[in-house]
Amino acid sequence: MRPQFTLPISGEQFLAEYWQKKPLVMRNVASGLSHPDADTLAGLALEDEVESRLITGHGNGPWNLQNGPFQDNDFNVLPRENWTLLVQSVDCFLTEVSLLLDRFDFLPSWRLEDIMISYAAKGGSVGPHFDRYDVFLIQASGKRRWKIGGPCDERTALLQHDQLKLLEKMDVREEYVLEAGDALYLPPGIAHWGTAEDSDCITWSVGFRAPSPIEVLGRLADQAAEMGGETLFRDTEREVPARREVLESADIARLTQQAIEALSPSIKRQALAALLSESRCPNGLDFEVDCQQVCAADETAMLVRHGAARLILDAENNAWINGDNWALSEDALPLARLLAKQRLYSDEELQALMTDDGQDLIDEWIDAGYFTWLE
Ligand SMILES: [Mn+2]
Repeated sequence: MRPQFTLPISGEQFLAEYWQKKPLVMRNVASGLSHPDADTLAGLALEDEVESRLITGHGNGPWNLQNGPFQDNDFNVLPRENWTLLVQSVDCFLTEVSLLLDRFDFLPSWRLEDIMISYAAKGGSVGPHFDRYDVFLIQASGKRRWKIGGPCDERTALLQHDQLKLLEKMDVREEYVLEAGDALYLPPGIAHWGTAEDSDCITWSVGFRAPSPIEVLGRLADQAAEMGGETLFRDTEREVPARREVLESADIARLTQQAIEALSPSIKRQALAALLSESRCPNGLDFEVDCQQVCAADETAMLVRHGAARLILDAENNAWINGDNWALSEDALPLARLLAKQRLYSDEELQALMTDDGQDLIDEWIDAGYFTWLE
C-alpha cells in the first residue's frame, strides 16, 4: 500500500488558519507507512550518501550527537532506551517514501523539501527545540508524546552544547500522544519536544523548502550577471547636491531601484526555477528504484518518478529537473504536466497524453534515471 496522508480539513481552511500560524493535531490521517522499518533505516544510515544522526539523552540530559555514516557496530552497542536515529531525505533514497509527497497537493510542489524519518527506542527524543521550517510530523508506528511550547527565535536561551540547539527551558502549553496514523503540523519557531512512549517509535517529518531572501538575491544576481546587459546607471533628474561629499539615500534608492529593474522576467524565472528545482540529494539518483512493495501493489502503475528527481515546470513551458532545464514543445506539454504533477503513473494516464515528442522526452528522462518503468 502506498503511503497516504489526508488533511482532515480543506486545504483552503488549513492555509488560512494554520499554515505558518499555529499547530494542528490530526488524528487518523495517515496510512501505508509500515516501510521503511528500523532495519531499513539503520541500513540507510550506513551509506556514505545518506545524512544521518544518532542522538542519545532524555529528561535534563546530557545530550549526545553522533553524525553518520555509521557502522554496524555503532548500533550493536546502543543502550536499550533513550536514543533516536534520524535519517534525512529518505524520499530520495526510497522512492516509495517519496509517494507521500503527492498527498501535499494543497501546496505547490516546489515548496516541499524532503521526508526525514526517525526511529526511537523507548524514551528516545531529540530534546526540546524549535525548527526554522514548517513541519508535518506523521506517526508511522509506536507512540510519541509531544509537548508543545510557545514561539521562539534567535534570542531564545539555548543549552550550552557544541552541536545541538536545545532549549534551556520550555513552557509546555499543550501535550498530545500521537499514535500510528496521527499527525502534528508545526509552524516555524514553535518549541516542541517529542519523546517515544514505547520502542519502535517511527516518525516521518515532512519538511518544506523556504529559501532565505538573501539566497534568492544571490541567485538573481548570479543569473543577471550570466545573462549580461549593457545598461548603465542613469540620473536624468539630478539636482545640484547640498553635500557633494556624501552618498545620499536618494542615490542609494536610485541605484537599488535600477538594479531591481535590471532583473527581467526571464532572469527571475530562470534563477528561481533553477534554485527551487535543485535536489537536496542529487546523489540519491545512484540508488536504484526499489518500489516493489508499494508500486507493484498498485496494479495500474506503469511508471514512477525517482524519489531524488525534483521536477517543476515554469510558466514559459520549460521543465526543470534538479537544476537542469528542457524547453517543452506544445506536443509534449500535457504529458510533462502529468509527470510533474504526480509521481506514479498508470498506463491509461500516460497513453491519453502520449505524443512523439512526449515519448522522446520520457525516453530521455528514463535514460537520465529520473523515471523508471515498473515491471
Ligand atoms: Mn523538530
